Amino acid sequence: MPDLILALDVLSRSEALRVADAAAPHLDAIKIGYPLVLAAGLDIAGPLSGFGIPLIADFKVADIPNTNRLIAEQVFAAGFSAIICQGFCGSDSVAACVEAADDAGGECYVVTEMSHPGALEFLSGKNAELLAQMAVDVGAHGIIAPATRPERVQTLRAIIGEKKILSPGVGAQGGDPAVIAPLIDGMIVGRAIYTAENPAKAARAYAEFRR
Ligand code: NUP
Repeated sequence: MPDLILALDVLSRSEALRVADAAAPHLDAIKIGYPLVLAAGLDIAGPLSGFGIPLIADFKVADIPNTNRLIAEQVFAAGFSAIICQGFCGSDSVAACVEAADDAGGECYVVTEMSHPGALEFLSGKNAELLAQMAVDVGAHGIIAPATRPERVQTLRAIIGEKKILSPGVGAQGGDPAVIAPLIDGMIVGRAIYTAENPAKAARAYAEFRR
């Protein structure tokens, strides 16, 4: 059963620290991305690191290998433990993130199939399966796969074996934690925790699904 990862997509430093402080006792990691970093700066990684749980950078990095490497190096230098990159740019671009992660003692996760409805237009089905196989081939630490489609998570699991699956889409996007939890290694929850009247209580409820 999975770790609980908070997707902290709030828009100020004070709100980020308020929610993180409340939820931290129930969390295994905090994931931040463009919303918070653009609003509060990359420096927000400093105080968030103070909660003593790993930080995941969800920048869905999608560029040429050299640019991916430069981005990943900045992420790990800022104190993150893991980075999320897109797979569709190809194995060399993903390998650049994986190498930067390995050099920093961190992890790299590759997006395969996304959780929202529009994901089905281009990057689902066979393409997602090819992305998952590529993630394995380049030595990525795991993949991102949709909690909104448990049957797809099972298909992708058959490809990646024991590599980790981090899965967003529980709560606000309709994914059922009880169904997805046995299939994955990390359950990513955002709005269902950070917009809750009591984020600590919401986080505790999702933490019930942990191992
Ligand atoms: O396929 C993906 N779906 C998804 O929601 C890949 C992601 N990285 N995410 C992220 O997970 C999304 O950007 C957000 O940070 C989080 C889900 O948040 P929520 O829907 O639980 O609020």
